[in-house]
Amino acid sequence: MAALLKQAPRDLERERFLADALAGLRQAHKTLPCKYFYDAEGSKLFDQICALPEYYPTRTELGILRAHAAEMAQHLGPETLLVEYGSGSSVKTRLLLDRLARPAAYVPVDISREHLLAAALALRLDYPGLEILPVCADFTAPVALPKPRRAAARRAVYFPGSTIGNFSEAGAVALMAGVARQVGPGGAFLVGVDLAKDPRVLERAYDDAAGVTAAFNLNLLARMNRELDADFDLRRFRHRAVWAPGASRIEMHLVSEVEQVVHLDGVELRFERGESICTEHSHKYTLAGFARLARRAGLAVRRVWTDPAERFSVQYLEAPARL
Ligand code: AVJ
Repeated sequence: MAALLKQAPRDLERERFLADALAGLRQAHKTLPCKYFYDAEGSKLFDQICALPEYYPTRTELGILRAHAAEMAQHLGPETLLVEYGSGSSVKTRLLLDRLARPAAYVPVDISREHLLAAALALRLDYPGLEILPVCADFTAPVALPKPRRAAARRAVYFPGSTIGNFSEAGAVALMAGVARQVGPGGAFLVGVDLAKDPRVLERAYDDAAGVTAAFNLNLLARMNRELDADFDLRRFRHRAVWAPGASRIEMHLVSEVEQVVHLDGVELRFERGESICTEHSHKYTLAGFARLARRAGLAVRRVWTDPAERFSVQYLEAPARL
């Protein structure tokens, strides 16, 4: 299995993490890329977040899939090569794979190697007839797709969970333009998109009473201590989630409770009391707003499924037949 995995050498990953962390923490407004939430510990905490009463996206998207997966599979069509941005560990993937007609192969793409390997192994047991070709890579960059044994009639990218919300609007357009190139003329994109709603509901979803999201956020500091020789004292930082109406997004921050100095791989970083590190943006869209964004990327929304309360949407888009 490991040989199948297109791996980036571990120390290359450490170098990349260190460079990204220093670049973000040296800015006037400190930031850290949210993709670094997902080490083994972070992925475990995220699984716990998905089960929280306040965090509605996962269960709402699952409800939409349970109700409409058959129709989604029809839109994706037979003999399709299904690429998933993410590890494929979720039940969502199975709901789709169960209804796809003779999929050519399934290609999960994820940066978290452990999570990806484990998910691919479990899927192999459940879908012995399906060729599963995991790729350990960062899907925000162009990904070279492995060649399946059986030729595919069509390519489709599946991007659940509203992770597209973590990208800036320009970033989402660039990602979708990349999808259009990846799937080619007539290819498809199936994406989960969380919808704008009451800010109180959103802030609770990103700052749950049990403190799991706070632990998920603080784990980013613990990960730098583990992997980048940093000396963050987690007790000196506080989790904060706030709705930014102007940008239609939730912003997650780690707020320094005191004036302090932290060392990262020998580099000294100063924090003022109350200064924060922004660790994640989670954009929330209207249906019309997302359709406009997709058009800028050259993709057309063909079908939208939502829950009755229109809290979340799963959207089916196509790349034009001739680019
Ligand atoms: C996995 C990126 C979709 O932004 O809602 C959950 C991650 N952050 N709680 C999201 C997350 C805080 C989640 N995504």
